[in-house]
Amino acid sequence: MNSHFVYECNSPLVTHEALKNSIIYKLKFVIGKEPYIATQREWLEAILLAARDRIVDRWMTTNRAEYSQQLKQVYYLSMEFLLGRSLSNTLISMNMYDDLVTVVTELGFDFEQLLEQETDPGLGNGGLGRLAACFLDSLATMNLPGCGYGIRYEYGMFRQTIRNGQQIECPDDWLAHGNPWEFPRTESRYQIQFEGHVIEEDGCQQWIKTNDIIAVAYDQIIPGYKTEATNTLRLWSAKASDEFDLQIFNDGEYYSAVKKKNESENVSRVLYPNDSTYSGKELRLKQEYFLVSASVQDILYRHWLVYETWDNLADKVSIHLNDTHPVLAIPELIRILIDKHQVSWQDAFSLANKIFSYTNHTLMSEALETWPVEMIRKILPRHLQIIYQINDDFLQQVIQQFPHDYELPRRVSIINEDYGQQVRMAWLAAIVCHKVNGVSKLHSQLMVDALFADFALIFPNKFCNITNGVTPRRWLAVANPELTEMIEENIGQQWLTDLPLLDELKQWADYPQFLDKLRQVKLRNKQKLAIFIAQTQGIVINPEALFDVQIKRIHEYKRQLLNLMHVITHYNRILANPSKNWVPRVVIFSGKAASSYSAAKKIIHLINDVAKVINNDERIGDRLKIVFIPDYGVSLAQKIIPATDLSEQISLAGTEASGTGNMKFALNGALTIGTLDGANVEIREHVGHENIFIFGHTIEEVKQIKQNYYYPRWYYDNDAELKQVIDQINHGYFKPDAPNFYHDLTNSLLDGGDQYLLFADYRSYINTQEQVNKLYQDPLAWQSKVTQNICNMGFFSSDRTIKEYATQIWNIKPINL
Ligand code: 26V
Repeated sequence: MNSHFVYECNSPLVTHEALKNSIIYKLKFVIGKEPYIATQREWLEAILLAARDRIVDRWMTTNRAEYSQQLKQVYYLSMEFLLGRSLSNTLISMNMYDDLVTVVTELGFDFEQLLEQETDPGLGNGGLGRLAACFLDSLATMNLPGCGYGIRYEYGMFRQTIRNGQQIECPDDWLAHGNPWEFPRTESRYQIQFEGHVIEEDGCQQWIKTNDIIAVAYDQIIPGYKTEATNTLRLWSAKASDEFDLQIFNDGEYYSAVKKKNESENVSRVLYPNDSTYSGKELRLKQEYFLVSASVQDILYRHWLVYETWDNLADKVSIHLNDTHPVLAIPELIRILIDKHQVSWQDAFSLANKIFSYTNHTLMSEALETWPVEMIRKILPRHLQIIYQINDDFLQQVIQQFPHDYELPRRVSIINEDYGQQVRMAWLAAIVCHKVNGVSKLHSQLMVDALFADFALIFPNKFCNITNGVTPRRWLAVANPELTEMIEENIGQQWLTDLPLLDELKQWADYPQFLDKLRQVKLRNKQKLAIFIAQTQGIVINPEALFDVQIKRIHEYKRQLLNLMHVITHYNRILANPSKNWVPRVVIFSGKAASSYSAAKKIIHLINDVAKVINNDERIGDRLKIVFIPDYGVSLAQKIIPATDLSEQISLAGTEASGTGNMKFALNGALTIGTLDGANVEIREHVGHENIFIFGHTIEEVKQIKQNYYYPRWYYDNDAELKQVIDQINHGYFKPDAPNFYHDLTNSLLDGGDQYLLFADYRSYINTQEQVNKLYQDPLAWQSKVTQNICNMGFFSSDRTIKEYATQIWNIKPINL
């Protein structure tokens, strides 16, 4: 290799002039525009390409080191990755942020405005996809060899707008202007088979007469923070197989060939924008198989290239399943090993057992995936055989181990015979994987107590907990530069890769100057958000008011409606006692409802109706404002979280697996009002009981209430304020032109069983909100609790989470760079 060339590439000295030249070069030779006529978007593209160039050498160095050190790698399979924008994060990782600001300003642009032009790829629904992105960031930052595998959906999560209070969904054409971060790998392509049938020949199974699709790889570099290490996110895109293309030469068949081609490419067309109910759609099953087949083929291909043996596969490869969505990777690996490489059943099963691990992210029964046996038989006939064989072997073992429990085999069988015949994907994962983990202490406990109770008995060492975390790079350094700077002034820079060092801030916790500075940083973030809200929503809010925020998917169990019931109560109280010294509040909501989830959509509608009435009630003034910010996503979260005083984490105890927003808020100096659910429980342990507002029934109490026949009407009859709120919604106070519009919603609470116990938790929620108001009136006392929150969030870094996965599950070691 030409050593002079290598030296230039690795040169750490990037002068401003060189950076500027490189941007202009990209504009001219890649985009093909002269500086004078290029649009802002074209300039941005040139800037992104110039920034990308600067991480390529790190990428190649890392890949080379991984190859030569022959390290074990983890492959993180996920149907969703919610990366957010990449430019700021890349610049911060490379320590190049200030340089680029200077250059871009010299070129005559407003840098912040330019950053806003970058497309935010929404390739995920919510928590699960965002966690995957935090994990990639932490893996790279800690030099751990890992690679993400996902789908390059042509359309991500839908764009949300609000018209007349209602959610409107528009397609998210995120690739319309291309994606400067991706490297198409047209040479990395795999054939993905569907349908057809299986024949036996000489004792071997052959899957034949299949309809095939090609998976093409697109790679994105995931830079680690201030390290040479990078990782790769490989996303698969569907291409019609070549056989289809040949048909187009036959004139008469041209249109049907094109149609067929389009249909086969539908597999990677669009993300399913639903994280609430499992739908059982054939296309979704095909998407899941498309992801796992391409990824497993790729993993095996690369392994063979280096080692030319399968004997050490489990020493070099760990495959993690992000929920059950990629569970078909298990029969796919077994199939390829047996049918294509003549590995024995026992060896293939044993390899799968050592290689696979699985994280459960929800206990909600309606979100657990089960596929009809007949659907799998039609689309993946060979995989069904393998699933049956795994099940038969397992049930035999269970009968031997527990001969007297006659009901057990039926309960743990992968095939659920109770509702037609269904394949339970979580059971398949629990049986084959060597480790299964939940995402918070509480959730992991519930997992082994309820969903996987039988399996926890059968496999006592399989289940564990690894509490979620978030990356402080995106959620502090990128999202909240002022707070980051303030922390750096006090304790240096190392905490960004060693978050428990935040503890060192405690020495200033009693200094009023420090607390006041913290208040000012928050105030400036609130002013920025207020400007954004004025510009985009036309609502003027007071930055000094308490910013009370609930941003997440709209879900009945997350109880946005309980929040709204407090808002209305607060409104009624102001009207009843207008001369009292009320703490001004701005209540902010943001979040999408699945397009098919009508109850969630109605909640959005009600939030907007309530906002309209209250915001326009002159008697209220700026003592209470409600804002619903449309089109929630990573970029919006980065604006809202640093500006939040009060973080709403109010799910019914036992329903939210972990939550990760709760961590981002506390890290950014918001106080939490929340139930004892998910990771809130551990946040309380870390920040201290006196520094968090906990309310509502505990899991045990919820169980009791539900067992003893819960009667929501009793609360309604015995709580005048609650009654007033429900009557107002019910009688059309917030929808005078259609007064019956919310009948179904109030009925579902009053007579429909109030599944998520809004009424039972209402009073303690309202009282706790009163305590919040009281504390907010004492800025120093408030800021002192804020400080305790920030100082004690060290545990919730995804670096800690990934270290636990690396040692307890994956058994991977850092790359030597
Ligand atoms: C569920 C489903 C159901 C079937 C159809 C497709 C689909 C797609 C996504 C999901 C996601 C549900 C699981 C999920 O997002 N769980 C969230 O995971 C977070 C990360 O662990 C955790 O913080 C949240 O509490 C949990 O709700």
